[in-house]
Amino acid sequence: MQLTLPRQRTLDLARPKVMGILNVTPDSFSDGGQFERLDSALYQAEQMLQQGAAILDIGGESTRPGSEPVPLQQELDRVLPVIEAIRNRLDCVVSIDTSKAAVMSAAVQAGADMINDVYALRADGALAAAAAAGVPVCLMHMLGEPKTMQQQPEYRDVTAEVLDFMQQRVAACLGAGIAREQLLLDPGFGFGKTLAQNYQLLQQLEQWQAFQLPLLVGMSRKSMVGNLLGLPVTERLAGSLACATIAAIKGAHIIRVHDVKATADVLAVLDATLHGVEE
Ligand code: 9MG
Repeated sequence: MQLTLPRQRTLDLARPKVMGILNVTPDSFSDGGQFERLDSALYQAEQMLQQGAAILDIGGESTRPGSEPVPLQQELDRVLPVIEAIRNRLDCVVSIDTSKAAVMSAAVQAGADMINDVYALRADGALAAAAAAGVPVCLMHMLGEPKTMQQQPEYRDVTAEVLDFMQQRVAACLGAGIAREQLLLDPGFGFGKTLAQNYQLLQQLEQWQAFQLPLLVGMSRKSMVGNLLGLPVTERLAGSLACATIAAIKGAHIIRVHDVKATADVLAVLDATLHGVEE
């Protein structure tokens, strides 16, 4: 399996790849002004690539439970300079984490290679913007919206319902002219799911292979780790690595994480075990 990217490039997904999280929101950087923020983002990007990330996911709007939406211009001002700077200086796959059609278009114009949308292209104009951009798109499942999604999410059968949602979103994308080969899928761990529902989804992750599309997962430092173990966000590394390893064993192609080096290390050990080591 591979992704076809702009500028005649491809990303081979035969072995799981690490996607490093690069949030350009005010809580992620010191408030030392525009240049300091850009410098700091570039430094983090370089570090993550050296540590083994194949993709950098750049986001200017927090999607944490309870978070508020950000105005369009503010999101553009946060992400576009970072995308341009990374594109000009570093060799990597750049993903734009957004749900807004205008941000998708501007980010791809500025050099982003793919779109990561936690709303699965349900926002106004997003299907058309993604189709026009012509880049790979990750469709993630979310029940509700970030502000309210953790208020008693209910499912009859979480895996069956999330898979059903994905069938419908894939059909909507094909109807909008997006090629099937351009789609990636994501169950959306933590987005409108209880602790038990998150672990049921993880246990049943193999079922996603039926789509024969790349599978992206993100569990890094999330409350499905913290609430299970009773740990604050700063102490969730071991739990996050366990989730990454389980997901890779169950067929995930891309693992979205904060801790790139540690995740790349566990994936290397998994790879040596599954495929052997050359003497
Ligand atoms: C932006 N974002 C936060 N968590 C995520 C997850 O689990 N998957 C994807 N695709 N994006 C996410």
